[in-house]
Amino acid sequence: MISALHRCLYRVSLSSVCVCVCVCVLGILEYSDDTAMARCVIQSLLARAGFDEQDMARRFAKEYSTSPGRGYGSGVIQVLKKLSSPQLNDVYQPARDQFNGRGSFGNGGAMRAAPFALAFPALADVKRFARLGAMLTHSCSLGYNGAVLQALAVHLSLQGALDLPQQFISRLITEMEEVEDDKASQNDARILKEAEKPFCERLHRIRDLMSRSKVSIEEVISELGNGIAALHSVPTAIFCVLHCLQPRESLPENYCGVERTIAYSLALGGDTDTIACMAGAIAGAHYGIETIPQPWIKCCEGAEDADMDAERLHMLYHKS
Ligand code: 8NA
Ligand code: MG
Ligand code: MG
Repeated sequence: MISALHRCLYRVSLSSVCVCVCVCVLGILEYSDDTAMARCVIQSLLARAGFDEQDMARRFAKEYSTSPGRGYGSGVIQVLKKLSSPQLNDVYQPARDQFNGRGSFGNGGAMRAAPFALAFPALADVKRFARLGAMLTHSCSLGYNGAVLQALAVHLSLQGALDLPQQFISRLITEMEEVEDDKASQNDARILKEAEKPFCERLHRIRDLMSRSKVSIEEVISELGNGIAALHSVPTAIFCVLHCLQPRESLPENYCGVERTIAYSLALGGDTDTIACMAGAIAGAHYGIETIPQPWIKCCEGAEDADMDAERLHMLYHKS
């Protein structure tokens, strides 16, 4: 189990490694907002031995004020500034005020959701805390439900569910049917002119793409997206993992599963750091730390922290 947790945890750093590998060959490569916020989630879960919204919110705010240049989304910066106010009573209020009260549907909640699957063994806890953790910055259901889907995908992958890809996607659909079956989700979907259950609809599209013998990158982008909305990136990340379970003609033959997944995610373009980060988390839980190339790990800012945090999260997982 330790190695299973290690393999997941390394994705925390991989989000930046994989992007930077393409542009730089020397030195330590800095991680982006995705990893910065995931590290806050981990540190909070460990310090409080569970989910504590006040503590997590404080850590997000402090991290942003210490290192504002990590590439945060333009909207979320307002939330992070408000979260640093000592006068704030309700830590969920700044997120609710975003976008004229509609809340953010960005992928910022989903990009930091993997640690919830590493800290809590029970599916119900993974869903509940991934949702609450995301709502600190993303109050639109299309934002926080994306975080729930990402955490569920990591949870199932950690249980070995990717050995049976069709059942993996069926299980996600079943879970998301329930997650999206509430008034707020239906209301947001209607306002944004999406399908009644938008994430379920995208999961069905993934299933269709999986049944095709050939899928071009253009088709993946047009069916699933590659943008900064959770709806246009979390299902895409899941597809990247499923598509790269086997070797692909377009990718080097010597690449292992994690390398294929990361390389393919990057090849889609768009919000590369976040899609590769989310796909890397799901793939990491499946393939294991042993498969990640040492040069990738070595050039990654925070890799040693990830290793230590993995051990501690593993202990928390077994205490929960
Ligand atoms: P966010 O909450 O600011 O959302 C991202 C963007 O989505 C916003 O700035 C808006 O443009 C749009 N948006 C979200 N909700 C609404 C809404 N209800 N109505 C209209 N527009 C909306 O940020 P986030 O935390 O979700 O972050 C998302 C992405 O931003 C992540 O991928 C992260 O990596 C970062 N990002 C940064 C760069 C960069 O280079 N700075 C590039 C891509 C993405
Ligand atoms: Mg980023
Ligand atoms: Mg991004």
